Amino acid sequence: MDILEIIANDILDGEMDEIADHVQEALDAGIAPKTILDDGMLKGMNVVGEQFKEGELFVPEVLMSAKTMDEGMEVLKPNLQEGDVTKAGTIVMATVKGDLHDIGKKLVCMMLEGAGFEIHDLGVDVTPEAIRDAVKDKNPDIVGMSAMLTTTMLSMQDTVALLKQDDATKDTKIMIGGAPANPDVATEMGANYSADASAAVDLAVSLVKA
Ligand code: B12
Repeated sequence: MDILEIIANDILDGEMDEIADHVQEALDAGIAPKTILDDGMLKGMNVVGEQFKEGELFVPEVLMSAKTMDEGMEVLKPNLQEGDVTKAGTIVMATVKGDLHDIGKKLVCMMLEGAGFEIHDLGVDVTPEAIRDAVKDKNPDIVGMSAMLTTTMLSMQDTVALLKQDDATKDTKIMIGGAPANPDVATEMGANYSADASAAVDLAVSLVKA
């Protein structure tokens, strides 16, 4: 097995204690950092995404893969040149006001990052005003919002309404997710919906292209 395949497998298997050494080994062998990223780490992450979609991998495994990706990136990042990473787009992401659930949102962020998006994660319990201000500040392609409680769907609605009121933010594409969300609610709000993290990547890619 070559070193790139080993790195891809590290991501898939969540080998967070091994990957740093393997990435270093690849760098020492003279492999270009971008090749290590594309043909090693991201290749592994794509398989993680597919297997998660198929129900072959579950949340804890995906979180281990995410942590492994972070460990590998620590070694790789200083070696990557500007322009090595093609940015798929920029996304501001938040769990809305009143809601502290963030496991699903983190998973979505991780998969989007793996697909090349630059993510500004505002955290949990984020007010509509703070989300609007961040959208003004970062001028993202998309704003993503997560809610897990029936009650916090209302904060989501308030946030969408606030974004639509402001000339600077009214045209920013919005995607929402979380247990109480569904396609009908999203359409009613003027937003887009996806059910899970891998579908969120497909949705984000299509929104950026639209
Ligand atoms: C873990 C958990 C907690 C943890 C959260 C820890 C954390 N850091 O996130 C803790 C213990 C803190 C918690 C607290 C509470 N919880 Co809770 N919690 C859960 C639980 C068990 C799992 C949620 C989860 O992480 N799922 C795994 C992730 C991977 O899935 P996911 O979140 O759905 O995310 C996926 C998709 O929804 C989608 N997605 C998510 N966000 C986004 C965003 C975008 C943009 C897109 C595109 C997609 C997307 O992609 C994700 C990945 O595939 C659920 C039950 C359940 N089975 O859902 C209850 C649940 C959500 N909680 C519930 C409740 C009631 C509460 C509390 C009110 C309990 C209490 N009385 O204190 C508090 C509320 C705290 C608050 N203010 O937010 C209820 C909500 C009921 C309702 N209809 O309102 C649930 C449904 C449990 C139940 N059956 O009663 N909870």
